[in-house]
Amino acid sequence: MANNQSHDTRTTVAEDRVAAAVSLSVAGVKGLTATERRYTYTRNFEGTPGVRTSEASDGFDGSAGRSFFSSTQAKSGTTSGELNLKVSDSNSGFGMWGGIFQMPNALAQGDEVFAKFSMYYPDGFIHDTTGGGGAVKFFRIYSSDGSGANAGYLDIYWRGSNSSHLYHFIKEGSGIVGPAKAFAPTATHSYLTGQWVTFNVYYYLHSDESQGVVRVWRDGELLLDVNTKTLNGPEHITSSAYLFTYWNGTVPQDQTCYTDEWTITSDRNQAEIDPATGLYWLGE
Ligand SMILES: [Ca+2]
Repeated sequence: MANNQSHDTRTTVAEDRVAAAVSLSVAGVKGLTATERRYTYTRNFEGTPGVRTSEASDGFDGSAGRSFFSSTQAKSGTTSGELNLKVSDSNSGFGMWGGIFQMPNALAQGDEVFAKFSMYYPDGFIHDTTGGGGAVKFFRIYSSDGSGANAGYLDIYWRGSNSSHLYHFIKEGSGIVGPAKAFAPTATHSYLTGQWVTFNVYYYLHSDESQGVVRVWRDGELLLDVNTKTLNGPEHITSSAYLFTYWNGTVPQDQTCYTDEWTITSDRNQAEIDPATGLYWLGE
């Protein structure tokens, strides 16, 4: 079970990392070794209020047309990223809603991904959607196959307050869905507004359903810890990370939320042990 953290998966699957490195080389993705692939990427959304975050160095890298630095809220420093959603974004919003972070290099089977970020939803913000499958794209990591073609995202969705759970993980294209990947039961959890909310996400990238790991914490509470596919093939790689970028279904109202303090790292040396679970994460 994924709870067993007595071993360091980074070093116990070296054969996978070698195979992955070979595949990367074949695919022309720099051919970095597992150690060379480690990076730490941070964005603190410090910038001039009103300026589009993708036009400065401390925000999104692209597809962030309606995402601006704002001093209305800040988790740290003096500004955050203000993310504006419009009713006209229904079944769309790409290029406007949220944005994309471009990782320094690709990651492969056997690599780890630690992400930590904070969100602020003002009181009255609505997470629910109608239509579009009833699920809103929240945090996603892009994966591609050895030839560079889209191989499906690692998706964390909002499921809606009328569902059995607030969130759901799915590896697109894996064929694996099901209740085990739903988390934060609505019987005991709700979407949090009027306060900063911090998410930690951990992926162990693997195409074997028994090897891949997905973990999600919210405000220090471990909400999901499962083994599942996080890649669809052993030669697949991940690259960019997305916050929103597309609203499935009908947008309920024009609304705004904020994001701040992003860290995405593939280097376990940057992680620490959660005292409550004994698992590696990036802290509260
Ligand atoms: Ca900030």
